[in-house]
Amino acid sequence: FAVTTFGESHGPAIGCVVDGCPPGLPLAAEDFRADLDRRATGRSRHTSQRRETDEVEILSGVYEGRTTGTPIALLIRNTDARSKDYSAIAGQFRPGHADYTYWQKYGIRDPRGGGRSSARETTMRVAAGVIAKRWLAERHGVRVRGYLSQLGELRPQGVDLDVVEGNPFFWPCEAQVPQLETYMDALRKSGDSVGARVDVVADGLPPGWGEPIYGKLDGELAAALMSINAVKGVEIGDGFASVTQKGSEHRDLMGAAGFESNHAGGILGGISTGQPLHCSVAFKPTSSLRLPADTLDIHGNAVEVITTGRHDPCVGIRATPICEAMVALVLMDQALRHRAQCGDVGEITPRVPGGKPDPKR
Ligand code: EPS
Repeated sequence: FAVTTFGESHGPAIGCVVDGCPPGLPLAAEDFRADLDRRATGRSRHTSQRRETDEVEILSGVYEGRTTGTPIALLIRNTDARSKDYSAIAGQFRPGHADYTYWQKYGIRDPRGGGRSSARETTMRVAAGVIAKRWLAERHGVRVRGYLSQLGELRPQGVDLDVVEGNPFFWPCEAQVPQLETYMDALRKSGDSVGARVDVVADGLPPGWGEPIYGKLDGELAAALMSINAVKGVEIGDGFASVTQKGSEHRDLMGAAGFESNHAGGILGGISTGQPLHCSVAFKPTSSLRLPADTLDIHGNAVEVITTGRHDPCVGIRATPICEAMVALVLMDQALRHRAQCGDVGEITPRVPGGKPDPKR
């Protein structure tokens, strides 16, 4: 099971190919709507005001409303690019942006909107993730949900996943939403940007998904999440907090009812334990700022750069569905690999104590 995307922010279209999806999964263009809307720009004043329709065209791999097992190609046409926003900085490097490394690597780049390095590319990750989420839910009862777990220095005062969809930040604590609004309004006015953290939890996983050495479940999740633009860190379970923990504190004790804690984040030795999977992802602050900064142009001249146009003061705000999608894609791949080697779930995998009986196993 593999996914690739193509397209640039200001090109005619963006798209993806999802290869290896099992046949028979119901799939229609409207199934992509909800998650694409969750990720889209222009849904609140706290994100970029670019207005894209994000209408998915299914080009292949679906017949009479069901996947056929052949590659699924999805296309979304770009309808609201404003390339003139970039004419002033086309030959300059925005500090902190991939402008510089793309230029050094290729010696040529599409500077309109960051081209391939634009957050626009994440649209197709979310679209591909819709397929994986559906397959995981229908086939295994797995649910993948995320939330914004930090905005700058602000942290949730409680986590209630049921309130996440009710605010423009995917924030899990309703009482703090006005504080986030005020924070973002001041940040936007200042012309600066800020980083954020997104957590993703997947429930309903059986034990046994993942590989013991190469292709570890946590390794694949880290690679997939790190491949989202602007990501600077990934943690599984207690992550970097494990550094100061004692073994007696970190280990998850097991009793008659199963595991008593989940410091491991649902993975031991690269393989799922059957507990909820927990990942946390760090996003850097957006580098396209209207605050002037010293930089170089492509000829090596010192220049001052100011980025105008429609930018997100915090890319992390729209990143929850993107992180969910990447987790779902990795889980679907690992589930299919596990089935290929070990048979269907439960055929060989023994039930852990306290594991929920599942008629599909
Ligand atoms: C982005 C800049 C803005 C955002 C864009 C990401 O677009 P433009 O290329 O028009 O300046 O609107 O995000 C999207 C278009 C999207 O769909 O996520 C950037 O600098 O990354």
